[in-house]
Amino acid sequence: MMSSGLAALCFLLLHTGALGFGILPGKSLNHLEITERAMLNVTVEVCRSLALAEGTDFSIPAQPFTAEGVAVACGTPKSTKSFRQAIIIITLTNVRVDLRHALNASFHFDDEMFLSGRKIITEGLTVVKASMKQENYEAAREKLGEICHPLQDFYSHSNWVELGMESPNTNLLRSDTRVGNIADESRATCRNCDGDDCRNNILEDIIDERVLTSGYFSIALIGATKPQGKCSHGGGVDQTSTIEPVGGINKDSLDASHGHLHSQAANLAISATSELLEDIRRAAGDRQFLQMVGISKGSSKALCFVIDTTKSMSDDIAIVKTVTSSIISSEVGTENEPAVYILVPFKDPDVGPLIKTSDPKVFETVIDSLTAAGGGDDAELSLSALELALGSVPFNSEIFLFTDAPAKDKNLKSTVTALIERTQAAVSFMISGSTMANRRRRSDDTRPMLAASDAQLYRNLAHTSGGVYVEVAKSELPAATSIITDSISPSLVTLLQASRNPGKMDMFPFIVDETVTNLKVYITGHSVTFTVTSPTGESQDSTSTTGSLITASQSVGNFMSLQLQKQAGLWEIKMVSTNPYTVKVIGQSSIDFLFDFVERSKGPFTGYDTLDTRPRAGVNGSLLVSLTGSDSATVTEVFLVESLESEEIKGVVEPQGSGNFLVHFDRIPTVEFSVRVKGQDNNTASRASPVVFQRQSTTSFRASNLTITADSNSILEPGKPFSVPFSVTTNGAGGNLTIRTSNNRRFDSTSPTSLVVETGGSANGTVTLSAPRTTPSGTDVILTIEAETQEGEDTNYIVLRFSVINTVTDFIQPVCEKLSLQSNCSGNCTGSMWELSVRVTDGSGSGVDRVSLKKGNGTLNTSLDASNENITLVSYLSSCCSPDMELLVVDRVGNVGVCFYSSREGSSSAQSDSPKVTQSPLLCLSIVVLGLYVMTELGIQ
Ligand SMILES: *[C@@H]1O[C@H](CO)[C@@H](O)[C@H](O)[C@H]1NC(C)=O
Ligand SMILES: *[C@@H]1O[C@H](CO)[C@@H](O)[C@H](O)[C@H]1NC(C)=O
Ligand SMILES: *[C@@H]1O[C@H](CO)[C@@H](O)[C@H](O)[C@H]1NC(C)=O
Ligand SMILES: *[C@@H]1O[C@H](CO)[C@@H](O)[C@H](O)[C@H]1NC(C)=O
Ligand SMILES: *[C@@H]1O[C@H](CO)[C@@H](O)[C@H](O)[C@H]1NC(C)=O
Ligand SMILES: [Ca+2]
Repeated sequence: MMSSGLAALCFLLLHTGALGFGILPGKSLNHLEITERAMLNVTVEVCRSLALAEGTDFSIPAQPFTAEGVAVACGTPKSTKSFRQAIIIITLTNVRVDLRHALNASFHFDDEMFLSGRKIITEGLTVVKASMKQENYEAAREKLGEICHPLQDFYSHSNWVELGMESPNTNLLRSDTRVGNIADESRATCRNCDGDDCRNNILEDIIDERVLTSGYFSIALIGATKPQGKCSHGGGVDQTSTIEPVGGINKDSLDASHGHLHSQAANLAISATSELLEDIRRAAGDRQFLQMVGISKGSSKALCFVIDTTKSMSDDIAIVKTVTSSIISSEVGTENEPAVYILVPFKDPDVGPLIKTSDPKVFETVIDSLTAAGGGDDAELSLSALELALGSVPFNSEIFLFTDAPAKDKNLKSTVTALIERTQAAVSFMISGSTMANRRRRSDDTRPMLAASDAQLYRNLAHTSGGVYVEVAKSELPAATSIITDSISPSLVTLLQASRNPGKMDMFPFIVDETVTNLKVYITGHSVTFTVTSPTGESQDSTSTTGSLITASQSVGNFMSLQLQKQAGLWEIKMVSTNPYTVKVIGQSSIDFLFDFVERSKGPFTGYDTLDTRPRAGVNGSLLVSLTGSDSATVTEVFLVESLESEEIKGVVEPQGSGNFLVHFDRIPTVEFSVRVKGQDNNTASRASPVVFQRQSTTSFRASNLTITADSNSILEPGKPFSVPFSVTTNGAGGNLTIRTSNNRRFDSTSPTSLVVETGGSANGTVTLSAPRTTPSGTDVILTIEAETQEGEDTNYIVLRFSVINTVTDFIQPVCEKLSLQSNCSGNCTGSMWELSVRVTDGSGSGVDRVSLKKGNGTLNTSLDASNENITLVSYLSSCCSPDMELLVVDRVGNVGVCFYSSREGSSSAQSDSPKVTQSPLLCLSIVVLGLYVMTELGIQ
């Protein structure tokens, strides 16, 4: 139960007073659960209606819904990982609002901040819709999480529930209506109360007149105030609740001031969140909505190429063409079909443009049109191209970079590393041929392709990201492309990853569980020998051609790939070489894990916030680990594994429910490390014994003694300079720090180039960014701010994402006007038809963007009016057996209208859910009608 008074302010702050996202089953609901339930619910709804439209079967998954169950019901079981990932991002950005904006009343609908609270929601909704239109789903998720927070808090912190409202307040999703009948600043809303009496501390006239109010809130121990007669939030931390009228009205948890209404408030918050998601779905379309939540028919992974297109690269380009068309022809329509295709060509001085499409045909055309030309000197802008790609790949992607030249832009190394750590993307380098343009190498030429230091840069990035550094003659390149084909499987998991530089003899044990298929080992390095030992003790070494453990192998250049026999248990690989080498064991399995570094919030409320930076070195730290692919699996052990050594730091695992685990470590290593998770799945329904599994992060991480903080919550307007204040703190020695900033869109920016900090001190700086006036609304820009100690031995960064949004002036949905409706529907519907003609316009707004059929089995045709392209003409022809139809009309900024028509409706004009009704002053005058109008609004939905 609640151990401290800290459980105030919102649903999140929990009984233990210690955990942001702890869960006590059967008890109060928090933001995390509210958001997750709504997401699962709406996703089921979208998949059901798509199945209906496509004439395929759909079975509602078992209650309570889980990410796994919903992904299976949607026919996309391979999407569970990306679905979980999307849910986690959205819920964590929701929870983050409590940690970052704890005392900003508008974010919580405290202090009767109804208008500014709604503004956060509607402006954020514009960002979500604009981002989705540009297929910037990461930006959409983050903003969505942020606006869910105030939306949900409204039901806990206002008196909506006490007013007897049983449906959500739809006016919170639009800016052209009244939020409700808000109490005047001078109007008293509560009385003093004590004990049980506090259930009814809201004044009768407020309730009777349906006046909207919310609780005042302050944590100031001295000088907390509130306007006379106003309600308080209540609870131990709220200092206003001891000022008359004492008491509170929040419904954050079962034991809050109005805890008896907690369940009602939480259920309304779920419904309101569902409505928000439904509005986004209508604006964006079903498929786009599913992409945003991480569900796609195929693999939900990206196929991403970064390609040097200078003259010497023509062979490589030909290979990329072949690989792409073979993947597209063999995988489209299968569960391996990439969800998105990305290409970044580069050649000094040109980088890009980045091409991102979900249409395989478009991608093939783009790849086919690549040609190799130019590129005089030896070095190219490979890291700039990589930075561009890293800024737009989905989380956890694999990127393949093809070049035969060193990087000319080595200064971007730390920026690229930062983006790799934040996106957990794996970058593989396919280095071919010679750096000397046109000088072809013979395939027996064993000299290194690049100078040692140039190769080391690429090798380091491959290692940090968990990709592979492949160095082959051009003629051998086709043989190495199997790693591209392997990478697109949505079930790809990493069991082990290690590297030794300089090389030395070492043993690497790894657990293979029953769920793993297609077990492979990738080894890179020159003159490496190895011995593989299976769980039964059988061994096979690199020189033996007999033996049954290695069922297939391939060796080109510095790269070797071994296919191992499927056998569950503890394997071991012994590596012998004095040259640097890497070893990586992969397979396919549905069970995998996601993780994020989190930090105990320093604000007034307890909770954990995700880091946009490197964690602090040498001190304690925490991870949030989430298992995917099994509802019954649990995490048993988590280790931070030092990459180049064999030391491991073991964490303490704290289950959080919903497949989430908080893991605490006494110490975050000061050297590079990766994350290894061991777990167990006790669901023995399909197996004789529990499955014991091991997985490892592909990405390697570093910690830092520097800390960077910056405000991440902002929107850029095209053509206007935008300031990002940041601060750098050192936990170690002071000095003159080098500051570097980079943004993936190459927007103009200014920033300091150095900052001086004292030992244990901090310094402030500001980055100014300007997006060109012509930047499309919904574009996102990723800004990386880095600080480095003078000798370069310690670096930290913060990676921030901003959305570029044009000021929206159109808040009104398009309207429908019926031109004609002819119906010959008689007793027997079969064989008789009805026909409708409708004109859709958006007034002086942004214009009609999309008209689609939401309900009805007839045929819909749309065309632009020949004489006025602001008018969309709609004709609809349907069998009388489908007498009703609903038309979804969306404008360019995503305002959504729904128009209803029926064959039974004589000649009367149809109703569209135009907001006009709500603007009538008459309706707002009367108490009864306010209630009614809310109900009517909801009835229309
Ligand atoms: C899901 O949402 C619908 C409305 O969109 C609602 O009727 C239903 O009760 C919700 N289900 C759950 C489990 O919350
Ligand atoms: C799974 O089974 C093992 C013993 O086989 C037991 O120790 C463990 O607690 C079980 N885990 C769960 C989540 O039931
Ligand atoms: C951080 O500081 C500690 C001692 O102050 C030092 O041992 C460690 O190497 C530093 N870490 C980094 C990443 O520089
Ligand atoms: C910090 O270093 C930069 C670049 O090395 C130099 O320009 C600047 O003057 C230094 N600042 C101080 C206060 O030493
Ligand atoms: C940095 O800015 C914050 C407020 O933005 C201020 O509190 C702090 O004192 C500043 N630090 C320095 C070293 O100027
Ligand atoms: Ca409009």
